[in-house]
Amino acid sequence: MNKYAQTASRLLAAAALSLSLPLLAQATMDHSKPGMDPGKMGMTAAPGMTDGEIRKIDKENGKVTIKHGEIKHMDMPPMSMVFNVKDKAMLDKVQVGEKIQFIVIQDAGKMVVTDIKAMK
Ligand SMILES: [Cu+2]
Repeated sequence: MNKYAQTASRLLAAAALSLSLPLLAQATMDHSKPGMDPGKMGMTAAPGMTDGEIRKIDKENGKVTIKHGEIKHMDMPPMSMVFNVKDKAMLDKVQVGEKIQFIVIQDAGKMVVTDIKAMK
């Protein structure tokens, strides 16, 4: 690299730096704006086990009705509702009326049960 090219590339680097600095500052300011709701960020917390009781099993369609306790990671109060199951074989392990613990996640807008354990 000759001396002219070195100088030119330094100038370019300096120009690029001075251009990107305001952009970085802007991006940082955007992050500090309100709207990053801490409550919503809690939704991404790792899902824990939820208590429930099997009310209905629809193995053909991979659905199960569970009377569930509070689902903390989804901010959902206790209720009875239908869930999709990740794997229909999970429904072989449980019976209607059985007390269970289960893990539910939100997948593409659907509630999907990924694990069911019978309570002893
Ligand atoms: Cu519910």
